[in-house]
Amino acid sequence: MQNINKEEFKKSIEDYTKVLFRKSVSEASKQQLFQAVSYSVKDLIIDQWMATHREYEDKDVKTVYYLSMEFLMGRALGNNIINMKANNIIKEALDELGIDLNVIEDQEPDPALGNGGLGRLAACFLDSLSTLGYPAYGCGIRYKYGMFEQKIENGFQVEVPDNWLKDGNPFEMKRSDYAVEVKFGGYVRITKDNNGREKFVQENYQSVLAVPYDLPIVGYGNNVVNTLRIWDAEAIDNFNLDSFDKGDYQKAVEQQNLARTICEVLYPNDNHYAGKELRLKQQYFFVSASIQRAVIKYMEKHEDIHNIHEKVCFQLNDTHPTVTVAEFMRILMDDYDLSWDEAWSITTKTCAYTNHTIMSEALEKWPLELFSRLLPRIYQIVEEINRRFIIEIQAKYPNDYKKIEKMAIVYDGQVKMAHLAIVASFSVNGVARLHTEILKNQQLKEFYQMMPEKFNSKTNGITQRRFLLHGNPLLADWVTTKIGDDWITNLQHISELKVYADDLRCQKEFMQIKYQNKVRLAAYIKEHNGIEVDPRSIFDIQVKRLHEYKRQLLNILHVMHLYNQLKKNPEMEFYPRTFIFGAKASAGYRRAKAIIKLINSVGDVVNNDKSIQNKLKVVFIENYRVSNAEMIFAAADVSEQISTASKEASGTGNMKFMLNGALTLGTMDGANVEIVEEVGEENAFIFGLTSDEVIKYEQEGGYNPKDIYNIDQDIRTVITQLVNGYYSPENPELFREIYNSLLDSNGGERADQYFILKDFRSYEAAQKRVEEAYKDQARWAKSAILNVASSGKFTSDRTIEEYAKEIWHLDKVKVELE
Ligand code: GLS
Repeated sequence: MQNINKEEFKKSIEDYTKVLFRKSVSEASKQQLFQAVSYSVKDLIIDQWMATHREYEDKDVKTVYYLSMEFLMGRALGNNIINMKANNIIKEALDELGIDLNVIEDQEPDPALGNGGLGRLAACFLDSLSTLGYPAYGCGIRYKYGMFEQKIENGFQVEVPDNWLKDGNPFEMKRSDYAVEVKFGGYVRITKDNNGREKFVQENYQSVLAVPYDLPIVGYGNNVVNTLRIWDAEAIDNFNLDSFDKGDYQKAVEQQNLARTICEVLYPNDNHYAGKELRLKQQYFFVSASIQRAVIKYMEKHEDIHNIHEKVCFQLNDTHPTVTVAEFMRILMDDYDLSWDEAWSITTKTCAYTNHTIMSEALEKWPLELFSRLLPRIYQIVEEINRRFIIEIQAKYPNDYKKIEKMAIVYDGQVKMAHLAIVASFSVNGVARLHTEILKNQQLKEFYQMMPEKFNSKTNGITQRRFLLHGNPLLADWVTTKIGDDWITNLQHISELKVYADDLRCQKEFMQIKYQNKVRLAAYIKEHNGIEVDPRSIFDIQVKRLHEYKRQLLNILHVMHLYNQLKKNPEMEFYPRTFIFGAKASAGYRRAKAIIKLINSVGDVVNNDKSIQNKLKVVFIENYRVSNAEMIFAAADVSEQISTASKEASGTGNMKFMLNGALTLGTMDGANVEIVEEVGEENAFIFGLTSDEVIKYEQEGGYNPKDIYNIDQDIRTVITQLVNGYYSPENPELFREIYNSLLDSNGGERADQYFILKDFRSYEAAQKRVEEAYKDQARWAKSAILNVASSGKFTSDRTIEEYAKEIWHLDKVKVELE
């Protein structure tokens, strides 16, 4: 660890406010102080960053390139300070300058270059890679507009552009010297070289300049700083006046426009494929730039490209970067003159693919017409990969045309990206045990049968440095006073807390910390929603992207049911409960947006009904994102993880809640299965259909929700309230679509396709168990402490160790500062 000199650090802040803003510290605005502090912290990082890369060069280490369309990083300043173990000294320095670190941290916009779990996982992985000392690059896109900012107006979601770069980004570094050209469109001319070999030349293309910006990823207390490299597009500088006369004006303008649009905005879809041409451009843009640069870097140290797979691994974060496969083949063959067989052998030793979902609407299938027009050379290569793969299928399964239909990469006029990724990768992994089993036995059955050796499972994880150490300082300190601070870099140690679970004093201390965190969240809710919530009530929280399969609708229908019961019987025994939601819906997802409106409408009625004496509150937290998530997890009693079994590949919010001592109320889905396995079923509330049952119903064409609707009067009442104006007197039709989706099939869509009515009573029973359990504070505290103590498995450090050992085969480095 480098020593930080407090006086020098203070001087640095003063210098930066002067140089950047011509102001003294006392004159500078909070935003300007944030900038000055960040630049000063960056200065501290730089030596470690350089030392890390010197070490990588000297040792000629193997490096993983984590290719991802999304990195949901959250704020950098606080995290960097924590990972440099500089929290105390920097706080002290700022105090002496009259600056409050918390206020300064709040000035930083959340870099939201991701949608949800998939993008946040990538960010946790980077944190773990640096902390464990593994050589890695994150490769992505520098979107000008990240995930939109969500405003709630009259209960409806409104999307506002997130101009996160408007004040600049103090931690990034533009690396113009590493810019590369990326080509789109045109056609491929085949010529012959001097040896009579075919050469493929892309002509009449449009191109952009890909320019990298590097962000430091600071490891915890180990001097290791890896790099997140995000690419921006600039116009190739050929806008010269001569070309106007030559009729190239049109092309020059088009190239300018292409450069302007490619990195403009993150598509706000989670678990959903929209098939937009610009999205494919984004994919090829950052993949081509990243792979070109990785190859150039390798060739700076090596004479020959044939062994590149010994030093480089490309991890594909879902199918989004799958064009990697063909781009790498293109570079090996067209730029380095390798034969097909040589190139294929290298590619299939270099690429590895992670599948993150079984939702069929997420499958990327590009129309041939679009794919071949935009990426003509890449398309040729994909066709050839497909041709050869089909020969393999036929050899293995003679005359079995069903196999070809199910497995071909190019079929029905589409390029199937998952198939391409599987065929060209040496590793295919799911993100939780159950998810991987479903892939092997259902979704990707044919591939598993043909190439079982590729398949493996890597249960997701989260970084405890952000989600406990930074997000919940009270609990983090408590844990450290009990068991020391080894948990920060080795979360297995947290199991040492188990001996305190039965200790009455510890239980009280724990509940007191939870209470203070609830007070903090209550204040936030008061400020942002104007709603009073009682920190002594049960904080029952569901925060995640809004998607029908995640079943926020089940949660709110149950709230409606509770309200009906309270109205009928105001004196009934009822432990006060605050239901808290946070969720962004994709801008084009109408039904998801209607569910947000429903939650807010129910909140308006329930929160303002004096007759129920504040026993029930419903809060929708606007603009759920990484920064407020940290505070929300810290304050949770109940963690709602209620997806339809089989649909949530893993979930990672479930792990963040557990680490912060919330009890899971959930289905046997995704990583919930493993959470319950670690903590014990008696310390969670499990309900609902199993994944096997769901899959069986689906294979039989669904079930009939009307059977429930007809027989169960409470459910019928709730459902009817969706359309009788009870929650939307101004427009009783507002929730008609939700109502219909629960009761009627529609085209290809089954009635109640996510089994909400089917699971309703079982969910209600689990909720009753929650209430009973909470009344016994000692029992609850014990369970909560056991949840924290059993969360060791769910650190992303464990996940990354598994990837590094079993897939990437990386060696750890040690970085000493001179
Ligand atoms: C997701 C899954 O839906 C989550 O269950 C999973 O935890 C996450 C990371 O593996 O990936 N897939 C996806 O498309 N978005 C996700 O959040």
